[in-house]
Amino acid sequence: MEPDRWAEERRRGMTIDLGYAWTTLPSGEVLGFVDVPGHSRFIGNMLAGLGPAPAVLVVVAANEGWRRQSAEHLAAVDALGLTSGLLAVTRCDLADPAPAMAEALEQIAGSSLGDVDAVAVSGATGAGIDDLRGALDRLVAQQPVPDVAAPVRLWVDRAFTVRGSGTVVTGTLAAGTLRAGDELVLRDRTVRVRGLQSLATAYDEVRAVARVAVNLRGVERDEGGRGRPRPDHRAARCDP
Ligand SMILES: Nc1nc2c(ncn2[C@@H]2O[C@H](COP(=O)(O)OP(=O)(O)OP(=O)(O)O)[C@@H](O)[C@H]2O)c(=O)[nH]1
Ligand SMILES: [Mg+2]
Repeated sequence: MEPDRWAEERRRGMTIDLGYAWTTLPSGEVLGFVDVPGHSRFIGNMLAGLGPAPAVLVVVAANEGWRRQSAEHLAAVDALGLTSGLLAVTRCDLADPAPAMAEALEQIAGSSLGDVDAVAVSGATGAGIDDLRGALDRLVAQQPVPDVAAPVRLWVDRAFTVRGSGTVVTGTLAAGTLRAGDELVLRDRTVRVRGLQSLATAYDEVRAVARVAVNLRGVERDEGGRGRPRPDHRAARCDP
């Protein structure tokens, strides 16, 4: 799966906007990823993806080591108080991953993530990918049981229009349960869930933790985008 969705990202060889991918782990658990940009110019996009994430996969290249953007991202993780993470050192086909891993583990240990598991991988040769999948399974197993009865609060990270269906907003459902037909509060008005998807599959009901795409009835795309509602408004939510 390629999380860089925009032509400009492919052309410039860098992530600008949030990207989405998922995999089925050896345990059978399905894990969704929100890929965030590294460049500081796109830090707002990075924060929109990171905010509701229950766990973080920190990625450092073996041949580049710990960089300023690594420190910026870790500072954001720390500010958000995220406590669950994993380190992957990539490009282990290009350089010995040990120095980058040692440096990154030291930096991460000083953050809210504390001591994390680490794996060396190569996207080019596939080395270490099975180890990474195993480590991701352990990370998932350590997650607290989500409160699926909690009120829904969905921070929207993308809004788009689907021809024939209208506006769809996406986000990470950190707690609660969303159902088709639910009423949500979007800014200062009530909207209704027309349909639901998680990781490109339609469901009548989606329980946290999950990536969700919510088709909203009677909502213009501009009303539901990232950064809306503003902090002084209520988030889209429903009380089950
Ligand atoms: N040889 C080798 N190249 C890799 C590996 N992983 C990624 N690359 C290459 O490194 C370059 C950058 O990879 P990206 O996945 O775009 O890196 P990124 O961290 O997402 O970059 P930004 O989103 O711009 O911060 C690409 O050309 C990849 O093909 C690896 O394990 N080995
Ligand atoms: Mg990227």
